[in-house]
Amino acid sequence: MEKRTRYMAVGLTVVITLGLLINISFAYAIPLTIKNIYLPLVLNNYPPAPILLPNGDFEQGPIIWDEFSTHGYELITKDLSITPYDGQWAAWLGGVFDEVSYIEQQVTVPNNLHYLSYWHEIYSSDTCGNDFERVLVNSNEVFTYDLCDPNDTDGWVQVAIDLSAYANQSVMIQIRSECNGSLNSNLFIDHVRLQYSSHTMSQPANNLISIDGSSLRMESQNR
Ligand SMILES: [Ca+2]
Ligand SMILES: [Ca+2]
Ligand SMILES: [Ca+2]
Repeated sequence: MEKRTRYMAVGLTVVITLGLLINISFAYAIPLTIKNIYLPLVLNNYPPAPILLPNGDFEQGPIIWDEFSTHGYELITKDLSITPYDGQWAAWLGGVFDEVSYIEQQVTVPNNLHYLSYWHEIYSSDTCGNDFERVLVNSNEVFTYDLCDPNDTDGWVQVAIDLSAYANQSVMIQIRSECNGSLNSNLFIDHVRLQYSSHTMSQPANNLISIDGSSLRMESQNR
């Protein structure tokens, strides 16, 4: 009986040891198998996907961005005279005389996504050289564009700005409009993101009527 018990004990030890060895060999085998797959190298051939800035599509409402308007307008709004690029919200800058409007937030610019991109829609009744769209990074101007009748977009047009000088840095990104005391300009902004390249697109006009932009905000908001 004692001998039999000893054999059983030995047998059990052998079974447990084998079981452990099999487990260990599986544990090592799985990472070894993954190491030998070249999938990551294949994926590296594709550019990294763009990333939306926090609330970059404004669909969370007037949060995350800091806003300033000379006349105290809520710039991130659903109360728009146009169709947003996406969702229901966009930022509406300008649209009234003697107005500076801006939205800004602190963002880290990834090394491989260092193009700031957004969609803008412009309706102006002014001549060029009076009202402006600007982008500031840490208070440095990195983009400027005339808000004027010849630059009316009649739809959403994408902008891309190279921020490689700020790659791997946390920076304050400000998008602003400056309107003088006559002949109105409106600047709409939506879908602000960081992307891999300078590639841009435009979207066909989503407003079938032509807008001259002379009193867009005043008509819409009754001011
Ligand atoms: Ca939107
Ligand atoms: Ca003007
Ligand atoms: Ca116009």
